Amino acid sequence: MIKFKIDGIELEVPKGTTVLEAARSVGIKIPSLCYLKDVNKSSSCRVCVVEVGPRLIASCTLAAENGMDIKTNTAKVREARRTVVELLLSNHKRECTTCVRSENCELQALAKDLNIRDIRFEGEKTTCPIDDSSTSVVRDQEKCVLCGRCISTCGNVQSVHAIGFANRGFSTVVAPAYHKPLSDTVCINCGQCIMACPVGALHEKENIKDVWNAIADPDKYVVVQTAPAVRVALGEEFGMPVGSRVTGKMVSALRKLGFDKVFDTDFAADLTIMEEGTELLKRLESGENLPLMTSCCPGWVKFVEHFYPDMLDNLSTCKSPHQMEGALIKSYFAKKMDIDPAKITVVSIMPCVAKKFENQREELSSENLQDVDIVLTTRELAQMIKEAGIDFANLSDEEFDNPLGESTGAAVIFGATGGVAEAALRTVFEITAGKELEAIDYEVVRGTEGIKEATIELPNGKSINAAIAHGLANARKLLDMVKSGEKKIDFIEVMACPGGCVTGGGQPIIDAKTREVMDVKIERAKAIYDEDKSLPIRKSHKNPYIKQIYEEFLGEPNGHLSHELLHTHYQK
Ligand code: HC1
Ligand code: SF4
Ligand code: SF4
Repeated sequence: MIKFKIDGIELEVPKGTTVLEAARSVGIKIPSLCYLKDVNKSSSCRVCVVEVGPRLIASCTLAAENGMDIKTNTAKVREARRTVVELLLSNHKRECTTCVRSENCELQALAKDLNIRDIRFEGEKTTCPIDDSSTSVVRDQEKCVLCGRCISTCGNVQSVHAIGFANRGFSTVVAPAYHKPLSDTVCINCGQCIMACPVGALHEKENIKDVWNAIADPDKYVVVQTAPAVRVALGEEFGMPVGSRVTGKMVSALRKLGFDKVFDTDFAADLTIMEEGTELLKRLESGENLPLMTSCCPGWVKFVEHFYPDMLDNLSTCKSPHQMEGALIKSYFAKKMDIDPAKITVVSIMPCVAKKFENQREELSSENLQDVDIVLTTRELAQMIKEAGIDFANLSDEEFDNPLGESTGAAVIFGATGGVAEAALRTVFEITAGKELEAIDYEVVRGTEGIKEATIELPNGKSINAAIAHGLANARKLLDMVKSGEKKIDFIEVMACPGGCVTGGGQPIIDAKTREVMDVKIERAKAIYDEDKSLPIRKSHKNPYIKQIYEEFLGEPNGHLSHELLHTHYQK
């Protein structure tokens, strides 16, 4: 143990503890900007300086040593921090009132805390065009503070390395290699860099106006669907605690916004289980293209396209649930309602920015109509609700419309890592057993461990080796073990975002301070499993509307019409 003093307080901490961590553990607040727990420790911004003898040292990378006498609140420290932040502000495009991160900006909060009223160093500014080439992520270098949080996330958490520091000195910027537009790189559109950015230098490509225009167009029939993970995060945008469940209020708000029908992507998640479960049983039978890999995360699909193209045939041919739902809205539902599918606009509310790439893929269309027309993030939906002046917190609960709005607990858990695997197991197990099963909580596939494995013994004597990864650095490790023969796996679930969609790139942004005291993916996942438990039906194949759609329209899982509407093939 290390014994030392901070502001006169005697401390004893394990070797390797930083001064910043030690100070925060006893309630001493040291401001910081580039530090992001478990992701970025680079002492690049120097906001967290403390006085150690005659020197000022960044505390986020300073390991505590025996006998140190640290001071965190002296005139010299306060002045140094103010100077650092003023210098950052002097080279910052200060559009605070119109910035997408207004009131949710860590630089703005720092300037306020440090009582900065004027900036002494106005001078030359970085000029750089906005990169809006990507379908999902917009980059504005004139707002970048060079903290490196996005670079560490893209490199260490996702193992994608699409962005890095370029140039030197005052010309330093964050950019893709050779300053290419982001759309021409290996970026997989997950938006985790947006979640890491403390300011407005990275944000989603906004599609709010497109939705308002569609709603206002009398010739359009506008149908909205919502992803599993949105309902456990949207409330945060209205001041509710992390992990609040707001399903009923969300439906009510969507009706008030003027959508003609409010459907649930969860219905199609149940359908995915029918289609993907059947596919799994067929592949296990034939032994072909194993392991079967889930295909509902477009960030993951693009990752396979870029980094493991030889494994593309392992991906399930199932479209992702919201794409299936879109395809059914423009076929089954349009026919039922006698509406011209060309007049229908399908809007998906997703916790995800990669879905803004996915819905534009030509593989995800039928008869020249895209399955889904517009994707909005949870944050964009919150913005629309605020714009419309809806008092979200006081809305009463409403139900989804039917037939494409009824779902089960199995569908809801898609939103957390391990959920797709668990939902599939609930159905595959029961179908193989040929009888009702009571124990359906597969705890072994839950939780936040980076790679989870489970062997499930099926009632027919066969077994399934399943593996689950979240965060693409973990997925890469898993795939490398499968390719080298070190692991023999039949079924792989991957979600690009750490924790799964609950912490997708389109969810409410959690600042660095909150990340230190709370694991948001755990809190939101708890809400997801509570929602599952609260529902009367918890197995996809028991959804009565799923039975109905097969009887009335699709025929059988993996049948001809299913293949036409619900399946696709990626071959980049
Ligand atoms: Fe997801 Fe999915 S769970 S991909 O994570 O399979 O976005 O929530 O909607 O489509 O259902 C996201 C979440 C979502 C799809 C489903
Ligand atoms: Fe990297 Fe994901 Fe950001 Fe692309 S969207 S730059 S892959 S973190
Ligand atoms: Fe999108 Fe979910 Fe994949 Fe993240 S894990 S990229 S939120 S689909």
